[in-house]
Amino acid sequence: MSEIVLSELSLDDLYDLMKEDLYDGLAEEITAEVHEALGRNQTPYTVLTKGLVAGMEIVGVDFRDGILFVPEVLMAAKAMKAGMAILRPLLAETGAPKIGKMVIGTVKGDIHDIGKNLVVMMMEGAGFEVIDLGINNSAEAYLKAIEEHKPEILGMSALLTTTMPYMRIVINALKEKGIRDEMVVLVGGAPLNEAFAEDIESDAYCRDAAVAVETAKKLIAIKRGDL
Ligand code: B1M
Repeated sequence: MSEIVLSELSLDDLYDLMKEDLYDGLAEEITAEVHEALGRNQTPYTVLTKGLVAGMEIVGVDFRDGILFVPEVLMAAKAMKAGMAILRPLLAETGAPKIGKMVIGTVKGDIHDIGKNLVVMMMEGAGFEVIDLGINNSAEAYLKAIEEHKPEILGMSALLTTTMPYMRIVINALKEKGIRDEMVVLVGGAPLNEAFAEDIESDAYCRDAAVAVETAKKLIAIKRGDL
């Protein structure tokens, strides 16, 4: 088979190849393709959404349908992270004054972090200082970080229907400490929806990373009395 020359591909073909290679967990190829797309003046956000996120969506469908299994999905996640590592510094604004502070983490029992990492990247890119607690966070871990960093926003991510109820436990822990109203609580993750976010008494459900940024900006402005 003849070698693919990236520079000879149309943009559409380049994005299709990115989706295929992400599906196949080919981190090196993804790295080269992300560089190629950026070299063609594609914005980091476009590369992220049209290449990496679109590829992971296909992985998600085939994982659900039993076509892909955990090892393959892990490889895809590794390839996704390789692409995100290139985009992260490009999405992060340099030198701009920080517009707010956020503590974010995936909840206890849950090790999915790709979506949360995207939120971190986009929030940093929008000028927020973000303290990322990583995965599998207990209520105590959130409380400790809140005490230490005094954020205006708490973000929680959950990708499993079995771990999303843990968000309520964290919010109840904030209430018990009497600090719930000191911050905006944003939640996100594929199995959540607005009704759930309201039910657990968070401030908002964020469908994706871009919505998380918009919502954070808006709710912080309201809290500060600017809106
Ligand atoms: Co998991 N997994 N997984 N998995 N996995 C899902 C979530 C699943 C829906 C797959 C499926 O069946 N279709 C399913 C859950 C079913 C359910 O709960 N009803 C599932 C399962 C079952 C499991 C295991 C139990 C499988 C097993 O072991 N048998 C296991 C659980 C492990 C655990 O957590 N304890 C497991 C393991 C894994 C891997 C380790 C292999 C890997 C994770 C690698 C990693 O994250 N480092 C993995 C992956 C990759 C997935 C899928 C395929 C993709 C998730 C992803 O990265 N999406 C996923 C299928 C799917 O979601 N369609 C699946 C891309 C990402 C950009 O989107 O995470 O939704 P998302 O994030 C978005 C928004 O949701 C939002 O913004 C993000 C960016 O736009 N958002 C936030 C997310 N968090 C936010 C926080 C915010 C705001 C917005 O705060 C303010």
